[in-house]
Amino acid sequence: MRPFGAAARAIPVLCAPMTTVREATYDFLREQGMTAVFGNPGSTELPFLESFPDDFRYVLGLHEGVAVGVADGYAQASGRPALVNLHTAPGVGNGMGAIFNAQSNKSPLVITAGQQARSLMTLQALLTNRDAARMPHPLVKWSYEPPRAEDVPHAIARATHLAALPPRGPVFVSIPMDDWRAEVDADAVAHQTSRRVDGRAGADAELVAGLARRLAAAVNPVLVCGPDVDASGAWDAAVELAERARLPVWAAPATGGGRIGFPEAHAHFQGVLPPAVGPVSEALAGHDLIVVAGSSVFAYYPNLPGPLLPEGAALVAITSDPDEAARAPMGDAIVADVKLTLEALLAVLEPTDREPPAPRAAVQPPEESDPMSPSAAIAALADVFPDDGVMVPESPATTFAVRDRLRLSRPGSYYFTAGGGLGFALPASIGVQMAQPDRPVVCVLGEGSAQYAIQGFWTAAAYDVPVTFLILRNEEYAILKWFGQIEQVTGAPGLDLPALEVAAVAEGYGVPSVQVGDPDALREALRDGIAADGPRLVEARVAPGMAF
Ligand SMILES: Cc1ncc(C[n+]2csc(CCOP(=O)(O)OP(=O)(O)O)c2C)c(N)n1
Repeated sequence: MRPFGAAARAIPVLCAPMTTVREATYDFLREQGMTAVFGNPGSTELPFLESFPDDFRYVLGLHEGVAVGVADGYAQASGRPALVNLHTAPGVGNGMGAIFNAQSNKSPLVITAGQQARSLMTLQALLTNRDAARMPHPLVKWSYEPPRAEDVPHAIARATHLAALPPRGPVFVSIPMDDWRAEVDADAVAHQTSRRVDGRAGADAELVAGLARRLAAAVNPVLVCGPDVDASGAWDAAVELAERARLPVWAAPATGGGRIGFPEAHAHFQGVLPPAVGPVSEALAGHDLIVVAGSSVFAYYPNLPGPLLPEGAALVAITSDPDEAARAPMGDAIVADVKLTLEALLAVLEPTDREPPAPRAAVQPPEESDPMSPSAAIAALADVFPDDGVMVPESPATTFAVRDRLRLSRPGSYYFTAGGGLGFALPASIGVQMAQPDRPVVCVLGEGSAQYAIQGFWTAAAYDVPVTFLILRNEEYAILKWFGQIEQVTGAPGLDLPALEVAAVAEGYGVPSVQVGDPDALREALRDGIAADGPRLVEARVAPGMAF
């Protein structure tokens, strides 16, 4: 009796075709289209980078926050996982703020880091990451150090599939430096690395029919669109739903998602929901059914209490993220792909005789002042912003004004840090531009925010990535002064930024820069910057305070 059948007789396998861990990994990455590597190398990563293949591209960030941030923008704007390569424990440590943002952005990053050679890890030789798999928790979906060198390609494949499955997010693999030259069975590794894993799941038809019935019965329903409408490709379905069911549409609070899920110049669009409990209820007052597509419910901040829902309102959220669905404090949730669910809903939705919503008020022109107000600066930007432009903002005092004055109306036009960590926009704008070379990318930065990933200017210059950076120089942390009023805090130190010369620093990194002081000069400089072949920086002097 042979319990394992004929296969048992084949052991040991003689003359199996062999390849190296390094070769197998590059084969896998090639097959996945992951031919860009974003990183900052050290000695422990060199065996991976050895004889770097011609069909791959290495994008160097001079700080790990930059490498992760560029990869985040690239992954989101390309819709595919992106590979990051960091230097053992200190490299991962430097990247943690950006990994936090990538997790909030649901950005599928496969983050790898080198590790000391296996034979030197137990005695803890220099650079040993003593608990590599634990280090990036809780910011990653999965974290792993393979038990054997031969398992590295399989682990990277597993990490990539996990990163790309909903909810998307960063994963981490630690790789001892002597693993790359180890030999592996080419046939076995090909099985592990050539698989397709697809994860788009539609909703239960009964749940969709139930939602259609609730929508038909509602007197005054409303739609709230969040970042996963854009990320899942549900943009057109959301527009059709709003038009067919005559729904007014709000954007989910800016704190809750880094992407825009509905055209903001559309006649049904009402604005961006405020990010606090009481004000959300006030904004949605009078609606009896609130349908939330592709957003958490809701990423509140600051803490302004009130009822979770307006009087008489019910809420149904559609999200592909089980955790988002489970943690919502009110309403029902359907856990499924947002695009597939909205399309299924459209297929069964009854026509309505509701009146279409009234359009929201036009935005007021800003008042003239010297120095120009931050609102005037954003209005000037709106005047010259191209129809196909992509906005990557991190100028906290002007976030509301950017949304209100630009009225972005195409998919994939807005990337913002959902996590709230500064240091996202500067590098992410570079990654977005690399993934979308045919669209002009504009990155608006407060001079304070620019500091958190300032080395990104070098990456923009070195790879000639034609992002236009607009620095709003107000010489303060304006948003924190505003928060001080909300929190009734007085006398806090460290909120002023005198004499911070961002244009000069950017020049030092190789980005040509100009300084402007009035809206006409700003419009002209922005036009020139957007038309240029390489990166350009415009620093605009603006008055302190918030812009609306
Ligand atoms: C990594 C990180 N550190 C600190 C903060 C806190 N923070 C939020 S906004 C802000 C000030 C930003 O200043 P600036 O870019 O000049 O913008 P302004 O408020 O003047 O528009 C700070 C320090 C943060 N969000 N993230």
